[in-house]
Amino acid sequence: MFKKILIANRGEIALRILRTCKEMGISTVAVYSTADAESLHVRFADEAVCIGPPPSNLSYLKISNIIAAAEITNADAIHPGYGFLSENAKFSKICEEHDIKFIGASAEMISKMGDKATAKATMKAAGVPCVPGSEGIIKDFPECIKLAKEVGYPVMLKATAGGGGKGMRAVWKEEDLQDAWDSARQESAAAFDNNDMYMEKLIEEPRHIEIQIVGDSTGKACHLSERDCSVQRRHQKLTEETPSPFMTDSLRKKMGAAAVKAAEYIKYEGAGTVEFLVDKHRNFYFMEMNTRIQVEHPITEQVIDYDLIREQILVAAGVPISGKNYFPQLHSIECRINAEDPYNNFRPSPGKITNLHAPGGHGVRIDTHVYSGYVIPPNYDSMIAKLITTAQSREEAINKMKRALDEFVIEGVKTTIPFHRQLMDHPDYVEGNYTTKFMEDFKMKPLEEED
Ligand code: MV4
Repeated sequence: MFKKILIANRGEIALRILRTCKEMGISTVAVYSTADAESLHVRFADEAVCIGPPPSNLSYLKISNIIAAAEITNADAIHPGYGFLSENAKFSKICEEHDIKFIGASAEMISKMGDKATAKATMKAAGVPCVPGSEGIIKDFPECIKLAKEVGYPVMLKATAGGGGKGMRAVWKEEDLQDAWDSARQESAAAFDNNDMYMEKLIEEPRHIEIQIVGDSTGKACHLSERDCSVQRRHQKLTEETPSPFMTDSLRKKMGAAAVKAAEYIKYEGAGTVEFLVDKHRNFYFMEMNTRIQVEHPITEQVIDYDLIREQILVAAGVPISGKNYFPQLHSIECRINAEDPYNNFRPSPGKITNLHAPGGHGVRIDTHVYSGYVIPPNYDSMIAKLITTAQSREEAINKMKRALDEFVIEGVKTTIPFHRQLMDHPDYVEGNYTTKFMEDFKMKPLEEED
């Protein structure tokens, strides 16, 4: 078992990983930028190394500084968390070359799943349902026109190096294809230095339902059921829940089996997430595979009483998994609390938290690194806390979330708490009747109207 793990991340996920390491008796090394010198993960770690100034590319993304920190503290493993270097194949490779265990996927696996057209071709070969479309990359525009005719409009153009919606265009008729092709390739080249595109039949008003999987070094995999992540704004998840209100027992078994088949086919090691698009007829299609722990992992932990970070560490240390699949015993909802103003187009609101009172009580979990007096730096993403409620039923979990949101006091900065509070009263949300289109029509009630 590892003696010392360096946590190559910040904020709530750094604290989350620290907690499990401590419970496992593993020593911890925090890395931090000068903007995070007062952050809790620095204070709670056994050792802490400053790796640079606030800009991410000079600190949390600076591979040489993170490897140097691991060398000087003699860490035998690195946990990358999510974001930053968690799906950086080069970093995974460099860790391996320095004989430091990367608690995540191999460089080959990251590259394979990171290239969306390759990932899809792999899943198709594994027998996992995929959206009908091009066989891999589209050679040129003439082929694009031909393919769109074969697939039939509407189609979705996607960047193979993309993900999270970048370099993606929905095209409803042929006359719009050229502009979509040009602008998608331009956006992808700018963002990823790669403009290769592939095409799919457009799935209208889909739900985003993902399956958590864990694979071990013996090639065995299991699934831990689903998370519904359909409530998103500009491809940023706002809230997630398990079980999905759209799920049925038979669909869960089919999607779980497909995710396990995918993981075992590619011999996936560690925690991973297979993302699916689900249409209104409950057909499901492979979308992407993420080779990292995800922000929303706590709701899965809550409904099956499981520690996913612990599982990642055990698998990385070569411990085989039990192999049993898990099904939700409770209902859990996560609301991402961001330092953003929902009354002003969710614009970021960094600054000093002058007063904070966190909710508590049975079935309330808060994963956060912030505290009264904490200064939210402007350099990183705006998420400051995850509020998770768990109960026997969806209705009770929603009621608990309402009560917890009403208790949650954060002063000095704007937050998305008012958005989540209104969401919990929205008839379509309460009915579980929402797709990835939900936020397109959502409007905040003005302040004075709020009861
Ligand atoms: C799609 C789709 C409809 N049809 N693919 C969004 C980002 C990336 N995960 C893929 N995405 C989509 N791919 C086909 N063939 C609709 C989306 C989509 C979406 C998917 C999940 C969650 C939110 C979304 C918001 C807009 C579009």
